[in-house]
Amino acid sequence: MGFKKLLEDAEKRNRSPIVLALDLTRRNREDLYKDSLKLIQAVSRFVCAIKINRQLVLPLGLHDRVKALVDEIHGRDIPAIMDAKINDIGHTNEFIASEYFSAGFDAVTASAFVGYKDGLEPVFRLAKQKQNGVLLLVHMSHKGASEGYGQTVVDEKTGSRRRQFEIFAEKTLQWGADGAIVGATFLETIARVHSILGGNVPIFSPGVGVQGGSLKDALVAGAKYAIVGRSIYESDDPAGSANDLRRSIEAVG
Ligand code: NUP
Repeated sequence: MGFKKLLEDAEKRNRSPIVLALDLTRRNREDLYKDSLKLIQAVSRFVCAIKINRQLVLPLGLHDRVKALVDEIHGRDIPAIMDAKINDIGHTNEFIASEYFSAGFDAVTASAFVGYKDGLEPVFRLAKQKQNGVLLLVHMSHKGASEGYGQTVVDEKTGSRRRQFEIFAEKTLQWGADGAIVGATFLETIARVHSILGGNVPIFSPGVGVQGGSLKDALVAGAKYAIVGRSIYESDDPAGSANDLRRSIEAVG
């Protein structure tokens, strides 16, 4: 089953727009693996996807234990996203995407700054072949993100002044991306990107909780999914926290 359908089915079944960011850090690799496994088992029924980052891939290895975690995620009928932020020339990007997809990931994140031709084109080609997803960084969540994504640029053809993230939002439509990533810490940016996308590409919003963003506000501004890490896995009861977060927006309607 393709990424989009897997995600939408999980969202409906678990009644949750939350993507868990599984970013545990442990000194001991055995503990890191076991605790990651436990977290997947505890939280997966309250989320619609699980996102893995380099906090796990670097110490655990992609084709060994990270693949085992991806299999565990799939065993719960939810998609696994690799937050690869692919950001190199096409030849290297193709290799990176191919490795992540062969480890079972259903989607990867990528940086729009590298452009399409000989940049992200092979990533999109591979993803389409496998019905996998590509989520583009349109405006990141951290404070310094506005230095790049928020800068004003001049459109060479028309001479008009645009914000960089507006152009990246348009690229998600042109390139056929499966998601636009916009920080929950930039609510007006979410609203602006939502107006450009017109509901054709879902917005994934990281930065909820520890980074200062609000789940409810991000969804009201136009995000469809929220990426949440520390507010869930650093709590004493990660499953309870994920469930509470999910229920807090059910109450809002
Ligand atoms: O703009 C981004 N902001 C961000 O935090 C793009 C991301 N991919 N992320 C990721 O989302 C970040 O790397 C981490 O995995 C997760 C947020 O985690 P937390 O701040 O909820 O703990």
